[in-house]
Amino acid sequence: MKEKKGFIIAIVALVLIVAGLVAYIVIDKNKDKNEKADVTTEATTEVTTEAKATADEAEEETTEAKKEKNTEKKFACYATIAAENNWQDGDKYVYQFTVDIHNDSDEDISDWEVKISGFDGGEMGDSWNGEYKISSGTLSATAVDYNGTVAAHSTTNLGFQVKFDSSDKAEADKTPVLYVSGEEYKVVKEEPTTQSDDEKKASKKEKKEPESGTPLDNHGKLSIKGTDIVDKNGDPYQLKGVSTHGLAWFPDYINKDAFQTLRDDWGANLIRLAMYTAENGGYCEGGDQAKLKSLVDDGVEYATDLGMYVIIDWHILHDLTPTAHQDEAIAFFDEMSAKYADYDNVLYEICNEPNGSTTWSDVKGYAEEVIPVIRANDKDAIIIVGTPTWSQDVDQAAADPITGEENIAYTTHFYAATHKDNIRSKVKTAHDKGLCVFISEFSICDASGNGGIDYDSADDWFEMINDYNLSYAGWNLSNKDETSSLISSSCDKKSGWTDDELSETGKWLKSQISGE
Ligand code: IDC
Repeated sequence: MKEKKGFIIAIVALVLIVAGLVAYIVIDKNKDKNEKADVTTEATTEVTTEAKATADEAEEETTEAKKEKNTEKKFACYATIAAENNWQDGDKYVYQFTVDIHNDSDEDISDWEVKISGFDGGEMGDSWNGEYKISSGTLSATAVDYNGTVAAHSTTNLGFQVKFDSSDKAEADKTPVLYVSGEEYKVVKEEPTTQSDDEKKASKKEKKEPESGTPLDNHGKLSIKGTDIVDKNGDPYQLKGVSTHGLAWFPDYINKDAFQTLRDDWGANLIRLAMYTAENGGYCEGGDQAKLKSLVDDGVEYATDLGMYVIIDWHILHDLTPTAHQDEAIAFFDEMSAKYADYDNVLYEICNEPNGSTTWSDVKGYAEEVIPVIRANDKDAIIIVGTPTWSQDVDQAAADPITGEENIAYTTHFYAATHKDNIRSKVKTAHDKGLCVFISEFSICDASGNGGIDYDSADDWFEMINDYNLSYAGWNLSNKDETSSLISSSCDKKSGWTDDELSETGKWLKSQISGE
């Protein structure tokens, strides 16, 4: 009994950790930089005015100004909070939290303060690594003598307990905001670059004939019929494959030999290219957009040359809601769908995992803006739409699906050690209502992407997946030292892995895909 209770607490804690109310803030690293950024913004405005005079000149200068702005954005710093555990103590409810201050910038930061709202009625309990106070429902944390400076590229961890009179009060949203020298660090928004029609025409790729005998040659352009993905002959088809890790972080796995190993040795017909939007180095918050797009292009080319299907994944996560970067998403998918309009093997995943307080209606509203942009270029490619709560609430999408559009699939993501019957029942609801559910990301460990493997839960999931003909991509193609990585952390090879060079998850996924 005690064990069971401990287990339940652990699961709840885990969900809360992953739910860890994350605020992602890209900063100008100090006041000085803030001023510099203001100047940059002004410069951009000035340039835009001048632009009216000479179009060519203006374009050059705008690019310069944007480059300058991008440089500013490289200084990234943010705080995250995780609810670790909670228990009752007499008539009080004690909640324990940890806060991480991540300094991904190239310079040390000091004189920091983290302010977190959502502590109405709370009273401080034990705490460590900081000075804390709660005033008008806002908790403020400042340094103690030894952690006043967060060194470049490092993280500082703080922790505390807060006592509440009722558990309801503890549930309020808690979003940490980081201040340095009294200044709040804010997201620096960048104007998306939109391609002109001429640019789109120039970058459009000509269709290539797939090599004979490849999945693409045999099955051609896919579409959605009811709950199924079907091939060019209208026969149900299942996409089975692998998701990359973040393209910015593990670019070396985007190579043709790697994809060929997955196709030939594993039997995979699908690669998902995960391009983070917000995390450090993400497309919308400091990432090198040209480099990221060229990795996407390479990935699409390798998959196409091998006759495999490929998902271009707009990997939202710490940005919580797809509307945070909606303009950038529209510009990006406009460009991609124009480029690959003639390809039969490209699928578009428009928002990996909406989370935080994002509702299905927020996601649907976003989808209704992005889908027509893709459709204007590519009238029938499959578009995969994420669902709230890290793409778990496919039942909500089923209750209010996107109408007037063909070839739309809806995402369920699961991590087998965390997500079980509760999420499968949502898939069943959606499936029963006729939705095409796509498992564009999953693993068999817990929701952190790490922890132990739950083979029984994985089997339960795969029973459903195969029963319902659901397509899937396993997270993730890297050798990072975490359970979900498919390659063993001791193996540096970027293709041609033997079974011994796969992680336990890798071995399991390979046998699942190959059926051996
Ligand atoms: C995780 C990676 C980890 C990385 C982290 C960044 O495994 O190496 O540091 O992202 O935030 C998801 C996300 C996926 C997560 C994965 C595991 O789509 O980006 O990857 N996960 O946490 N949803 C549920 C789990």
